Amino acid sequence: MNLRKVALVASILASSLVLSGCQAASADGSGSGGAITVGFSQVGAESGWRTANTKDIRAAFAHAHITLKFSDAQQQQENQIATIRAYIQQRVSVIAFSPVVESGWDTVLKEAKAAGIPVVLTDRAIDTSDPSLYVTRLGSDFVKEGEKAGQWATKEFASATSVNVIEIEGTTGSAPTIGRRTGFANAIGHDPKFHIIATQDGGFTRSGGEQAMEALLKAHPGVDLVYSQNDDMALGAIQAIEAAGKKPGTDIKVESIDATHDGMEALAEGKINFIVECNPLLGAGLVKVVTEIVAGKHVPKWLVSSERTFTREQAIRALPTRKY
Ligand code: GYE
Repeated sequence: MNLRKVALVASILASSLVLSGCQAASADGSGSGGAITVGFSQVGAESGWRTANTKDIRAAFAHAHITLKFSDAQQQQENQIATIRAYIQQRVSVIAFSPVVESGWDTVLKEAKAAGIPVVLTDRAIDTSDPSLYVTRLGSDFVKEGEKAGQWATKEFASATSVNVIEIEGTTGSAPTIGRRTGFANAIGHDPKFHIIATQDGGFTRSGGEQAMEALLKAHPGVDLVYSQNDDMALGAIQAIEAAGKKPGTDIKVESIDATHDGMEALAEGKINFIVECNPLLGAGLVKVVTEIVAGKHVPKWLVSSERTFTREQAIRALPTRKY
């Protein structure tokens, strides 16, 4: 090969490298040209809410014919960080994840940003000093949910002079745990007759709720109200209350958050007294927002789920047509 040919080959090679580099970081974020691929990291399979959420997200992407890479983090932040790094390596178009806990995401999200891969938060929020690390979040207002639970308690116990409350919390450090605790405290805070006599971690699971309630009932026999941060823990707590020879919903009032099918049935049976809805059906919204981001459209920073509350009568009426 003479020198001119070497130079020609070198310049062709260089330009093809530049081209493939451009493509990898193409403005539409679709990696290797065209088809959208979304990498999703789910929290785990801890609750009825989560099962409904996973099912809905998978179904929405299948329906839209968009490739979804799905990974279950089994409640471990380090698993989510490793998965996000793998999705960056694989150059997915968009990374979506529901963060197990609120803090500790900046490093990995900076890596995604440097690779030009947009990040969408589903369900749970993060605590970051740099909101540019994610494009948007689809999910609930957890503080508002806690406030609704607290408002119900103030009405339900309007004529009581003293109310002993047990709070069963979800995963420590997670956005719903922090928000629902804050919201509940906001709503009952001004009323000195409410005493949160114990707060215990039930990990958002049925067995966690049962164990927490079993231990708390032994230590605090005079409980008036259980505020459970999700339905599954409330269902576990109900079992513990019954095992202790008491009637949940009557001897001890119970309220929770989610409005899953099993929770709504317990509400209809009178074992739970009130439920604040938290909508897990985020699939269609996620598909829409991913498509918009890839098309370069502007999306709002928070797509807030609209949610309601349920009394026993409302649960009985709603149950036949509930989707989860
Ligand atoms: O309430 C609970 C689940 O993050 C809103 O996580 C979600 C919560 C939901 O385990 O049941």
